[in-house]
Amino acid sequence: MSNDLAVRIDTAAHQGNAIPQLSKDSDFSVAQAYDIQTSSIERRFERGERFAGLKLGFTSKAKRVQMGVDDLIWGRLTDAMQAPDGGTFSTKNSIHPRIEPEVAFILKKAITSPISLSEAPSYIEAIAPALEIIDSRYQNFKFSLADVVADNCSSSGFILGPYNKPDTDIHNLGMLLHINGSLMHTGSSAAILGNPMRALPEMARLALAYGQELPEGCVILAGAATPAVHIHSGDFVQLEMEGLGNVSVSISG
Ligand code: OOG
Ligand code: MG
Repeated sequence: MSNDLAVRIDTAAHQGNAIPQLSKDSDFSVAQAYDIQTSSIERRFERGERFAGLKLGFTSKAKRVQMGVDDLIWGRLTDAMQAPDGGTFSTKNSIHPRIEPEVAFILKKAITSPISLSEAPSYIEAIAPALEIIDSRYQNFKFSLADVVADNCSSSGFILGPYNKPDTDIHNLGMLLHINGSLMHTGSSAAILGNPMRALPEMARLALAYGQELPEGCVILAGAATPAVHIHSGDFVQLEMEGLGNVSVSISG
């Protein structure tokens, strides 16, 4: 079952076609949804994409309320999803893309066993302001918890801003998300688990329990601090994060 569902969700992502929720005609648990996600990511690796990192989802109340889902989730990032800071993200294979402000960590060394919050900085090479582009493969961007996990947590793109030192205090940084010069959302990094640094122990706990490695160089997205915003071809998106700097991307068709 899991492979058939993995083919369906991967094909939807690859071709940019919305599909009905997998849970509409198949019964699978959240644990089985992670197996579907794993199989679908393996198909990306077979097409030549490479592992780039991991992401957490629903770490802020704003996101849980926006999507009606109430548990932490995690997914995988590949090199093909990354666009350079100040560069262009193409929506050629997107369905209904949205963008959200995040904090990213780059690992200095692999995390191989669960870590505490106070140990987290010693694993970090850099902390960057980041933008994540999410694009549910499901019609109307609607899903159950198991559906969104199977869909690799809507992962579609990410952009990393300037690298900051691992000892930067990030627990309560103001942020402004602008699209075409209009302010879309204001937020604080404190919306992410009370302190985005908590994303590291949480990510390690969840990924390692599943058998997913967190290698040196791995990017970890802590989750969005505000609701996500729809993006369209021609948009210019800029995130200003207090203390960490700015990150931007242009959206093309
Ligand atoms: C799922 C992905 C959630 C976040 O930062 O909370 C996420 C979705 O909202 O479609 O990436
Ligand atoms: Mg996100």
